Amino acid sequence: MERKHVVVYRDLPPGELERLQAEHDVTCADPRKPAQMQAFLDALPSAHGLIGSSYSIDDALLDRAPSLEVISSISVGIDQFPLASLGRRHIMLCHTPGVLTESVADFLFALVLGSSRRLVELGRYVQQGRWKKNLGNDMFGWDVYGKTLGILGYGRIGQALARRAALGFNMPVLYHTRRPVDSGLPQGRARAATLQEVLRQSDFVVIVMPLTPETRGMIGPDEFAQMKPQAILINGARGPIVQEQALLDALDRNQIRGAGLDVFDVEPLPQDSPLRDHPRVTATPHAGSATHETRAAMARMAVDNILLALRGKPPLAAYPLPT
Ligand code: 8YV
Repeated sequence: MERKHVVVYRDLPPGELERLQAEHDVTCADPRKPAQMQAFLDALPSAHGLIGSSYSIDDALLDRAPSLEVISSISVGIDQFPLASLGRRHIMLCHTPGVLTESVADFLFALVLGSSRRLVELGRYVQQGRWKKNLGNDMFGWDVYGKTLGILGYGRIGQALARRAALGFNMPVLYHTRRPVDSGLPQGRARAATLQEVLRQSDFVVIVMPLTPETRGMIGPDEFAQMKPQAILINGARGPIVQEQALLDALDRNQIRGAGLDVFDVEPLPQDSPLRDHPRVTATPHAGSATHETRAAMARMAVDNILLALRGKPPLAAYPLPT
């Protein structure tokens, strides 16, 4: 079997790099690290495969890699790739759906709970030595059990979130999705709704839809104006779906109660972002899938994908590209 050249642009867990090296020549170079950018660029002209994540691949980069056959992303989201261009160039794109579903749903429900019950604030309250007497109502949170959960995007993660809410916390679930999708829950526990219904009726609005030209900037001033003043927005998808200045304005105008954000327009979140220490924002560092087990499973699946693709076999999860 012909040894090809694979460029690894994101650190892999132990054992996964060795699996690649057993079959191909491998260059490890992370372009997000300035000291490794040149090595990354130097490797592209002879690269047959790329594997990594969290780095935007554009046409200019593809022009530097004329032998590229496959890109294997260690992610379920594929917004960092020029899909039409990959299709035109007949470069396969693989990703890692499924293996992270439950971890991300766990984390997003933790954000629902943590935001509503003010978990981070209460922890900080104890750490700062401010707990001197019984908690006053200035530190009270709000109930989650039985409240209405609205989900924007109803793929694997949205459905896993709905299961947690409906079956674990007796929450009525509304979900908005592009295509008709069965709720996957017992009758009456969840129903498809318009975007307006989700915004107007939900106590929690959770975003788990992909970032596409249609969803970019989708949640802006008009959408916040429709939400309940006690509503909390949770974004576990991609930062650019939410207009961040509109969110800040909505918080300052008390149009909504708060936000739990795991993703941002710019990541890592800039030190001077007002979202970083806003009193009604629970901000986490894109940690939805960040468990030892899940990140290992994602890397294993991404390595399986690229090894299969370079053997000329169908990978576990190729993303359908426009032709
Ligand atoms: C990834 C994600 O872990 O899968 C995705 O689309 O956003 C995260 O789960 C992140 O891209 C880093 O690999």
